[in-house]
Formats: sequence, structure tokens, C-alpha cells
Amino acid sequence: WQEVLGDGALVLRGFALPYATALLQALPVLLAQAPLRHMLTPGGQPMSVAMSSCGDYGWVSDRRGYRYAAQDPASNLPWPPLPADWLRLAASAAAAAGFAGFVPDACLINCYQPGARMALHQDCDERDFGQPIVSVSLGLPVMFLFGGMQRSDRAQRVPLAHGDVVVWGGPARLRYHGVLPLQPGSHPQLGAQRINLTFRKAR
Ligand code: MD5
Ligand code: FE
Repeated sequence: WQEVLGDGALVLRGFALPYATALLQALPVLLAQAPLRHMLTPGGQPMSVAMSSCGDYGWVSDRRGYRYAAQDPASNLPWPPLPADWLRLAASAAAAAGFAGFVPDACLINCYQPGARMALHQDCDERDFGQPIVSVSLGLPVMFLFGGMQRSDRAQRVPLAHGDVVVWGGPARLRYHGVLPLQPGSHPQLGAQRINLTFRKAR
């Protein structure tokens, strides 16, 4: 079922459920090659969310700032390739939301343990804001914050559960957003964590 969050933002409840087993099967292989790590903010604080990437580009943060990079700075090797079934899920979710022909070149893997959160921010390191972002939630549920075009705008609270997919495009692409601290719990497939995959066209 489709739920409109705002102009350009659509939740596809349970859309990833048929893909979940395949998504989770690939994960340990990818993370063996490019391990999860707590990147530093430009201010030097470690982020509470552990991150990695796959695809032609990965998202990187350090004291120099935020950017996409073709190599994992932890190994200086290319990021692992985006699995074909991950690409199919991202393309079919984008198409269901009206963005035909979405071919992401980056997938950011966010891993939340209880207490981990993401402060309100905009995703503005990509080259073409005409391209959508597809976000897949797996594991423990979380409260997502969907803000406005300014950080001070009041944010809607949207619960996201295992298998939910959100497509952000058009006028929603640069809205502020974040995630409240993950509450403790245990998910049958993933245990005490939440994994979020965000598919992007970085370049
Ligand atoms: C997460 N991740 O659940 C969140 C939500 C990130 C990030 O924010 O940058 O990795 S993904 C939701 C998202 C992405 C891009 C735009 C918007 C939401 N939006 O306009 O609200 O780990
Ligand atoms: Fe974001």
C-alpha cells in the first residue's frame, strides 16, 4: 500500500518483504569486504550510526567534510559492487513511485544499534537532485522525522518498519529528515538492530 508523506515522498509499506531474504543474504559478504564503521563528523565526533557502502561510489565523512568516493578510505579499495537484486528492488520501487529508469550508483548501508540516531539533515552531496533516493528499512522499527525545507520547520513523525520502502524525489528531495534514537528490541531476522539501505545516484 502506498502512503503519501508529502509532495514527492511516498512510503511503500512492505514493498521490500519479498526481497528481504535475498537482501540480507548478500549483506555479510559486502560487509566483510567493506566493514561497518563509525565515521567522524567534520567536527570530529564519531557518528552513532555505523556505515558502509556498495556500488561505484560510497558516502564518506571525516574531518575534511562529506563526499562520495570511489574507494573505501579504510582499505583504499573500490566499494563492493551493488548486488543485481538490490538494483532491481531500487528500480522497481522508484518506478512504482513514478521515477522510471532509476539506476543508482551508490548504496549507503546504515546500521543502527539501540540508542543510535540521525540528526536532522539534508542529502545534498549528490550531483543531480532530479534523481530520487530510495530508502529500505530492515530489522527493528524506528521513528523517522520528515521535516521541511528549513531545519527549523516542524517535522512529521513517520514509523518505519521492516520491509518498508520510501521514495524521495522532486520537491521532497531536499527536505530535512532524521531518525529518533532506536529503541531496544529484537527482530526475528536481524536481532537488536536496524539496517537502512539508501540507493542514490551520486554522480
Ligand atoms: C535512515 N538515512 O533511516 C535515514 C533515512 C541518510 C538517511 O537519512 O542520509 O542515510 S533515509 C531517508 C531519506 C533520504 C533522503 C531524503 C529524505 C529521506 N527526505 O527527503 O526526507 O537511515
Ligand atoms: Fe539523509
